[in-house]
Amino acid sequence: MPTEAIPNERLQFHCMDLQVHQHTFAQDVADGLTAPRKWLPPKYFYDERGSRLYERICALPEYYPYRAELEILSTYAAEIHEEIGHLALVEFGSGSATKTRHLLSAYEWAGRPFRYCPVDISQEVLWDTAQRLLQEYSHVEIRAMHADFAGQPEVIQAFQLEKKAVAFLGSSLGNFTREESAEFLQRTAAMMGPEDVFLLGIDLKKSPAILLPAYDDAQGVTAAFNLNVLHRINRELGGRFHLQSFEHLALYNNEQGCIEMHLRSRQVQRVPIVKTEQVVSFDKDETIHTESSYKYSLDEVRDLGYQADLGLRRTWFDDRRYFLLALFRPR
Ligand code: AVI
Repeated sequence: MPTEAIPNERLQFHCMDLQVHQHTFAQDVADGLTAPRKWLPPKYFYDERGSRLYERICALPEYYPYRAELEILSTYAAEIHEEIGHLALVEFGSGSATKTRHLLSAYEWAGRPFRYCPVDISQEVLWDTAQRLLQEYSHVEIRAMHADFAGQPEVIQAFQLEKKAVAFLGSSLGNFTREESAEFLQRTAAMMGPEDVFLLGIDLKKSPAILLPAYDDAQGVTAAFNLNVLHRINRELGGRFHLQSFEHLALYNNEQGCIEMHLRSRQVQRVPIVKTEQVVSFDKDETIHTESSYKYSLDEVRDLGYQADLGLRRTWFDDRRYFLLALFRPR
């Protein structure tokens, strides 16, 4: 992985090769839209516009996961920091680090230098966030990494940390299938030393009456977020999607225990995509499956850790017990 060093003694910025990233997007679109059941990987939501739309989702009254996790982090930051013990903090999918700030403040209040290593797929958001954190925290040293970490958690080895706390917050693990989650945790655990910790923020199972509005809000922000992936195909791959010809659909899959988001074609249509040299045909009401958001029980979370040889050591919940922050240590 090529590394670009920015001349600031408290910041190192590692960048992935964008050409490789671009190729993967074209390949994934070509594959997903020719599959018998059309689908697109949710990671492509997060270009600059998508990341901003996701921030707006987090501010929606219906989208409780963000505020529930924020409540946990703001209430228990000092306790969590005490449990972690000032280890370098690596964060997968750091985004704008708004919630993590509570934890970073606990590090800062300790009055000693600390290391924060955010890893994110959106380079712009990562860069802006790093700049802001450097201004806000005088004790922080940042090593940021622009990477598609989902299929390769091993990218964090480039940080060469002796001891670390690895955080995966925001219920982002919920966007992996259950098999992918188990594998991700196992591969992450394999990089952990005996004193390292893993901190997981995950959304808990609850009534579809609460879940569904969270993924189909009244203002249509989630719909715009979902449709943004077509917008991105148009912009980056020469797609000819008419966004008005598709509608956002959110449903709860009871058997799998997950919310599914789809884009449903309002009509029979054919859509050319220049860069992938394909013309994609849609029936009326045919959908592209764009995201699954798995919900977990406490036992499922414990079991996920167990499969990765991690023991569940501490749990923190919000007042309504909608969300869980779980701390694991190697068993
Ligand atoms: C990032 N991820 C945890 C969000 C979720 O809740 O699954 C993405 C999202 N999709 C629609 N709204 C939010």
